[in-house]
Amino acid sequence: PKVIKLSEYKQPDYLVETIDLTFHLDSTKTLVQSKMTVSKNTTDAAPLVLNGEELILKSVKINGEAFTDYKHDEEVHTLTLNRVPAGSFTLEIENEINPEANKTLDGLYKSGTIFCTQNEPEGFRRITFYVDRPDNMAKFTTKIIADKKLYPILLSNGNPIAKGDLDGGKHFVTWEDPFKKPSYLYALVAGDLGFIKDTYKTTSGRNVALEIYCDKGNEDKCHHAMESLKKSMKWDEDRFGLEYDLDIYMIVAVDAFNMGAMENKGLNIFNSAYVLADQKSATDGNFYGIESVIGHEYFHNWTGNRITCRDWFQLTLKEGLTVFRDQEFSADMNSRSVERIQSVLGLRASQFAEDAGPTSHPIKPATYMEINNFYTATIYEKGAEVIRMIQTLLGVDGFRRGMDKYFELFDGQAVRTEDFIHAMSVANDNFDFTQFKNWYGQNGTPLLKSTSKYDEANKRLTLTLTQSFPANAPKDAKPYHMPVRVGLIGADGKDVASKVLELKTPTQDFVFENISSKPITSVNRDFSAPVKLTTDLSFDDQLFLMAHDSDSFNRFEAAQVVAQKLMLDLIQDAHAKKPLELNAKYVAAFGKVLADTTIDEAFKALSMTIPSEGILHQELAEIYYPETEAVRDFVMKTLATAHQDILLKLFTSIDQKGEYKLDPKAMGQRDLKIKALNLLSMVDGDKYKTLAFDHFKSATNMTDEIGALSVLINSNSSFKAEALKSFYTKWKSETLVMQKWLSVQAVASDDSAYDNILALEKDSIYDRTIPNLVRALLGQFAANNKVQFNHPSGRGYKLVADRMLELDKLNPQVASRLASGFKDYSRIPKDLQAKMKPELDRIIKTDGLSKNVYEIVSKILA
Ligand code: BAL
Ligand code: ZN
Repeated sequence: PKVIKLSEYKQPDYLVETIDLTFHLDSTKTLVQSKMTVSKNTTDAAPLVLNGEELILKSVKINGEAFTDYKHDEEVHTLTLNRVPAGSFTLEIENEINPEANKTLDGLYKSGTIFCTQNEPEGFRRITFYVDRPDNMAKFTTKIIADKKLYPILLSNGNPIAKGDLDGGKHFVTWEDPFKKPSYLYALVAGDLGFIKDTYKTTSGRNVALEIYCDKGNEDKCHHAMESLKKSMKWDEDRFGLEYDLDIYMIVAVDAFNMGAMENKGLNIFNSAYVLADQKSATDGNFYGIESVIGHEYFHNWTGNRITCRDWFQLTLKEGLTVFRDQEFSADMNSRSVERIQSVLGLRASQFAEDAGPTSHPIKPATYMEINNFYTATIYEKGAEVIRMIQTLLGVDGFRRGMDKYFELFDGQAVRTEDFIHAMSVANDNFDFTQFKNWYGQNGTPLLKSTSKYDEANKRLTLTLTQSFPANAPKDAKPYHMPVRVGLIGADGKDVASKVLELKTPTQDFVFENISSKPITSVNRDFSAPVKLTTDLSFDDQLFLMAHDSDSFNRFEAAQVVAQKLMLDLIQDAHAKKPLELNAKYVAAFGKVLADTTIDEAFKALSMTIPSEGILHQELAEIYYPETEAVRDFVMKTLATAHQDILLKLFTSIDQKGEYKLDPKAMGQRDLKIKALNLLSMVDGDKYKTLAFDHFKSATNMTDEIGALSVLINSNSSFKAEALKSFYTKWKSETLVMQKWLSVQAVASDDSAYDNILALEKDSIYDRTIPNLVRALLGQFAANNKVQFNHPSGRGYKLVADRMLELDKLNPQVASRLASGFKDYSRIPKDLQAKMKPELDRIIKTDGLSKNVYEIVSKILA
């Protein structure tokens, strides 16, 4: 496949100014009529090349006359029009598409009975022939014609301007979007949908109609999404002075969707997992996720839609910035410290792993084969960390000034990351971002080392920060400009100094004067730079931070550092078949956190996090899967056995019999109970497993129900089968709940997981054309059931390779995501490599393999 390069970017030869679309909707034969005004954008004698994929071309007209001087190349997906008029002209094209046969879920397709679209990044070319790139911005109108009974609701971007009945039981609605936009933000929906409606009054007093659409019967599950939308609208006004700009904002929930959601102008289309929720069927994590994704898509209206990307290499321009904005929104709506810790845990689990593996790339990549492969944790989450660092360097007010300047300079345009940085700089006394820009073009997680020396005579503390690059960073990598938030803590546990240091060179000394006695250093507070930190702190210093650090992130972090170090040593012991023993000081410190009545439940629950297998694998030169799992189980069992009284007290003392609440306190309490139960279930005997089964049976909400079910499975309890069966009977008609049921089984690390997966694939609730179901079963297995995916027989590899190849014919985007488990290839033991390699070879040699899968697997094999 062809490699696309940022360095070869060229402006479009032609631009479309307006496009009027008419759809005659039909499940298998939809006629699309497009009428565009087109003008030349170059002085070169270039033909007009339109993108078009899987389209049946019916006719072409220019300025009202039939036009035949074209070449439709279905191999390379283009329609080339030669000798088009020199000035502005009208181009009319008719083509036919088959939405029902479209299982790529890209372009126009059907999710159940609903017609819907997904056009980012390059789906619009599956609807009609077009200059399908983000720097081609046009005004769109859409007339949708469809059967009135089957499709009473017809939606597109902008405002409805006409509607009426037609012959043959049909009707139409015409929509007009007054804002110019790229084709990737185009959307169309048609169906017999249920909905809820509300309104929002903006600060300037305009009324906006809010509508959320879903499958009929699910209307009552849309209220949390609606509340989240109103909160998002208010938050963006308060924090960034940004108001919504159309008279109507619509969200549609569909079950078959590749992404989480999509920010189409005025008509967001969402994976139903990020809209539908009620107490019984959704977990606290789901409610939290919905608020965050509703916010994310809403915030895109300004950061993405009003100002969009010039080309897809700029993806982080809108995604990193919008993730940062949604994280800030979540922090303001919930607990800021919990939000920050959760974001960093997510970053480490996915982005750090990605950045150390075969598909490592900078937040602004220089090349790609398939842009769909670049909707990654790096572009999104590391991109958000880079934006956060800009805010840390400029301060919250300076960052806001930069945002105001960004909209002042670039509203209505398709721009580059450099333009964003320019706005931030000019709004802040020309702040020098020259070196900071290295964050955009260099891959690999930077390493940061902190050491300190205390000079007793002069009451001076010198902190030395040293940055370096990981092995896979570019050979000519340049030092980063990183903000490192540092605190010095006195013996009484109080801060004696606190500031943001700006590290720019490989090594730099920072001097703190008037420090009366030797302090403990707390470095990279709030995770101010996305790096891997090592320090000269002793084990006891870390325990001190765990108890005293005023920075909640580093208080949490200290426990993680301690646990990780101990566990990595234990993994080597396990590999050498030595007996395992857990450090008694750590066991005691863990108990102190459990018993501390001054910390809230949510933070306590987070503090009980034991480093995940995935996090530990990142630190191993050669990955020992069973040993890692055994060590994690051993640590949990040891901690639980030592502290079972307090854990039981935590579990039983939280009474949640009253009204169900969704506030941070109530969510923290539920999390704490499940975390306590999970640890207790590791203790020998049936006592706590019975407790878990009781919790499962008496659950009145999904957080408790699926949480307890997961505990029963993880502890391989004898109640497991009964619980799984009753859960299935109760929930089998609700696909979102069945996705949870599949996932808890897909990650069960005992040897039955493999056979279970084969059986679950045959269950009537499973459908391989629905990405959520594939991700819940096979995606979870490949990514999060490391022991069974890496089974010594090689059967896990073969299963995932088989499914990946089957899926690749239907939906290459979902197929290529399944490759995640294979990304460890270069670091697994030789005997496992011998099993994995033939599967990777088989995949790469498959005829007709998509470029999506090819790009990932070729990088793994490289
Ligand atoms: N733009 C794709 C989905 C999202 O990031 O919102
Ligand atoms: Zn986004």
